[in-house]
Amino acid sequence: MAERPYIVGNWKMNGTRAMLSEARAIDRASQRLMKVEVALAPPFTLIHATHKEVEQIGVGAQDCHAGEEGAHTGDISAGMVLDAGAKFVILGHSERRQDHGESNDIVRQKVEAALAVGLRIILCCGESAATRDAGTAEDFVTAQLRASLPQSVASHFEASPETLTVAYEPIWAIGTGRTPTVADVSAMHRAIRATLVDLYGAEHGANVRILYGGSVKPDNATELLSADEVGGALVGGASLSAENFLGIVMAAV
Ligand code: G2H
Repeated sequence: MAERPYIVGNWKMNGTRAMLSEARAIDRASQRLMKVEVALAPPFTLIHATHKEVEQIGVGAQDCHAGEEGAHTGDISAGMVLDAGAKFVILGHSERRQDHGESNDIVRQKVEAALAVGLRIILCCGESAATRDAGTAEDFVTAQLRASLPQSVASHFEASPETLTVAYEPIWAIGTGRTPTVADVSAMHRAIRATLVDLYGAEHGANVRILYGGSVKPDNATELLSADEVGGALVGGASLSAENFLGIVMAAV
C-alpha cells in the first residue's frame, strides 16, 4: 500500500445536516490515525457545513462544472466548491458518466477547470461487466484514463505532488456487493500505474495514489487494500456510517 493510504468517503446523493454527526465522529477518530489520510465528499449542500465541523479530515466535492461561471442552471463551478471549503473534487465517476452522459472530453475539461482553481482531483475510471467479460477491461480503463486526463496535469506535480489521485471502480462492483479478486485488482492497478508512468515519468507517475472503489466494506477492506498498487479506497455506501467507514480506515492503518 502507499506510504500514507488515502481513504475517501463518497456520500453520493445522501445526507442532510443530521449526517454531520457522522462527519464529526469520523473526524475525531481520524485525529488519532495520522498514518492514514481520510476525506469525505458530501453532497454540495453539505460541503460548507462539513468543512466548518471538521479539523483533520479533507472535504471535497463529487463533481463540478467545466465552466467558470454563467448561465448553467443548477450547476456548480470548481471555484464555487473551493469557496465552500472543498480541497478536492471527484471527477468522472461512472454514475456521472452514465446518468449525465459525461464523455471523456467533458471529464477532461472538468479536470482542467478544477486544476485551474487549485483543487486536487480524484479521477475515476472503470469498466462495465460486458467489457470485463469481453476480456478488454485493461485496454478500456487505460484508454479512458488517457482520454480523461489533460496535459496540464503534469505542470502541477512540482508544486503539488498530490494533485492527482486515480480511483479504479469497476462499474459492476459499485453498490452491488460484488468485488473483483485481489489478482484482478492487482492486474488493473499495475496497468494503471504503467499508464501513469508513461504519461508523467517515473518520478511523478509512481507517486500518484491509485484507490480501489466498489463495494468496499469493513470485512473486505484488508484484502482489497492488500492488492498491488492499491493506495487506498473510495468508499460509497459504507461511508454513510462512521462505524463502518472507520472500520475501513482501521484496515488501512
Ligand atoms: C463506488 C463506491 C464509491 P460503493 O461508486 O465511489 O460506491 O462503495 O457503494 O460501491
